[in-house]
Amino acid sequence: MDKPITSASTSAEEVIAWGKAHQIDTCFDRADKLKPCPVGETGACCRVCHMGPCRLIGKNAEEDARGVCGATLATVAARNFVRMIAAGTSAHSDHARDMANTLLATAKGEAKDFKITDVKKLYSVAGHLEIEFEGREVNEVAKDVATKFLEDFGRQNGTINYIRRAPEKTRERWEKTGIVPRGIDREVVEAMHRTSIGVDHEADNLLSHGLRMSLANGWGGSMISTDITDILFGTPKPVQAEASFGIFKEDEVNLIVHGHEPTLSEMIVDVASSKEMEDYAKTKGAKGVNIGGMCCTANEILMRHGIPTAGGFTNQELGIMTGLIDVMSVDVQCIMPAITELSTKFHTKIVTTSPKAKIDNAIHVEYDEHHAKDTAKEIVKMAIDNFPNRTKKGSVITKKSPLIAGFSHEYIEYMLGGKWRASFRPLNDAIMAGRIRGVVGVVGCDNPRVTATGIHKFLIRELIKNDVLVVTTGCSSAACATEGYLTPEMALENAGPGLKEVCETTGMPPILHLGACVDNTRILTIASAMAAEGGLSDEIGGMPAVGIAPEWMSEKAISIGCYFAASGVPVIMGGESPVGASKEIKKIMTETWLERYRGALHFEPDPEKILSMTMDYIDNAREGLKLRKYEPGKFGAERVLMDMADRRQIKGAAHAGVGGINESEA
Ligand code: BF8
Repeated sequence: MDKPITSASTSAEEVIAWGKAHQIDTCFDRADKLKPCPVGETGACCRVCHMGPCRLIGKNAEEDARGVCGATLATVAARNFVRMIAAGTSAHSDHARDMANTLLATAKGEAKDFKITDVKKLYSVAGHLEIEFEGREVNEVAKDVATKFLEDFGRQNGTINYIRRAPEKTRERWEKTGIVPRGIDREVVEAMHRTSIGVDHEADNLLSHGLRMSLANGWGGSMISTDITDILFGTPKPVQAEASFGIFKEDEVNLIVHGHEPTLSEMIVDVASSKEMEDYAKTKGAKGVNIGGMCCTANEILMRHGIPTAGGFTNQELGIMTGLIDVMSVDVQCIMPAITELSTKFHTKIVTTSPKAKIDNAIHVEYDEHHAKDTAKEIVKMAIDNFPNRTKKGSVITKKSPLIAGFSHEYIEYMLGGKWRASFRPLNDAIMAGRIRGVVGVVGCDNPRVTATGIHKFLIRELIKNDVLVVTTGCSSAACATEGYLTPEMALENAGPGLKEVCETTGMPPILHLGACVDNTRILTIASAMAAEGGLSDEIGGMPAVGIAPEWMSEKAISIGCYFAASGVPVIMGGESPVGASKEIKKIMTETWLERYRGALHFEPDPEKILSMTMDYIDNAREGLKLRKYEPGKFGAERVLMDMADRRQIKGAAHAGVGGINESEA
């Protein structure tokens, strides 16, 4: 199939077209010009030593192909894949380490601009960590929590703390196969060792370590990050906001925060709304300071403050092309280096803030949690000062969509059961009855190699139509947000009758925005709670649940896919397989893992096939659990209420021996 160089969003498409008319290239043009390397794409290129690179292609492209050292295709592909997991795990976990250090500095009073916002969450986390909190000073508890989390990174033996949050049966599978993660850093270092020249050559053994490392991400780094962010900035609850390029304001300073870490962006949100900055903006001819987000930094501040989002990964260059962004402040991950060159065509300033992530030709303002507000002020002021330089018109888009975000697992529990009976019981019941067919996480990146955001939207529409509850995170949720899918009205209109009935009864929208990519761990928490609730599977595996990352591009997505697979969830990643060269690896990921963990990892580029595989997994799981067979349209048919005259007629008909009760009331 020829790839159209475009996005499935009309607003994005408009900006891309404007760019073409003005000879401005974006990732869409570059993706078209630069085809993926056919050897590297399938995992058949080995670069771990300098006897190569060995490209196991051509007439050697059989499973018995060998590199100079004798490494097989399966070894090479497995090593490459494990290194992807290592990178993804490192990204989430290094982010988590920074969060733990910020929590510790806050608790010690060294990071004066931060405070413990959600004490209830702190106590709940302390409970998980078996830290005493009754009658103790909040900051003392926070210090212990941060310290215990930091130990998870460097631990040499034992297990990371949050492993205990997984259902017992799920843990037993990990113990039996020796993949319980010890320390986060240890698993990554060991992965780099095992995948270096001349060490681990057995594909299954290599991949098992890959799973262990991914669990250190899911039940370690990412979960730690989610919890600390909730403690510091509040556990999300529903908020209203807006999305797409129409969030940029012509008469206000537009400061866009982009990346993943929430600490500086939280400060920027705080500082930008101050009277001091508002007054300063007025002196430059602006009405105020408008903060918007991009990618997962956007998700963090959207979930907690309703700050609007300009969209996901493929929108970052397009946002600059509106000519309306005065400063784009970036932290870490998923930031295209192309934005600095692009910004020179407009007045936009790109500000890098992390010592770990500098870009040529960006302005560097280094963030340090000990002086967070000062850094935030400097950046906000820079944006205000740049407002009068907004001269060149870009592709101005006014369209924006309303949305509701902020569905933490705590809030979903509350939404389903109320204050006194908060639980996932109603969700389990609805699945058991067949009103809800299953639950699917549609997550991860949007990708210019396909019609960006299009596969997310196709799948999500089809899933809710088929009574499947959708949870979404990362750029998938941004794709939903910019298209208006995150308004309950729109989602309900398109939901199947059973799902709609449950959602209308509980007030829960059919598509739930759970947050940033690290917040995929909220899905693990929900799945564990559903297992504990009873009536479905007593472990995560075997649930009528599937994970899909249909447009993934980042190594983080690979790590996420693996921790879901190891936790018992069948996962389908879109696009060509990065291990497609080896049939042996495919078998391990789709058959061996299914047998060992009840989860699997598939790669499938065809959206229709992704959908049918998802439905098959769900229906098979329902059958395995001996649940009622899902029947489309069985529930939710409109009930016709009868008035007294109708009832009298029925009575008469009954006397006459004729059944007359409206079928839907029976
Ligand atoms: O972590 S979904 S493009 S922004 S990697 Fe990146 Fe992918 Fe977006 Fe958030 Ni996640």
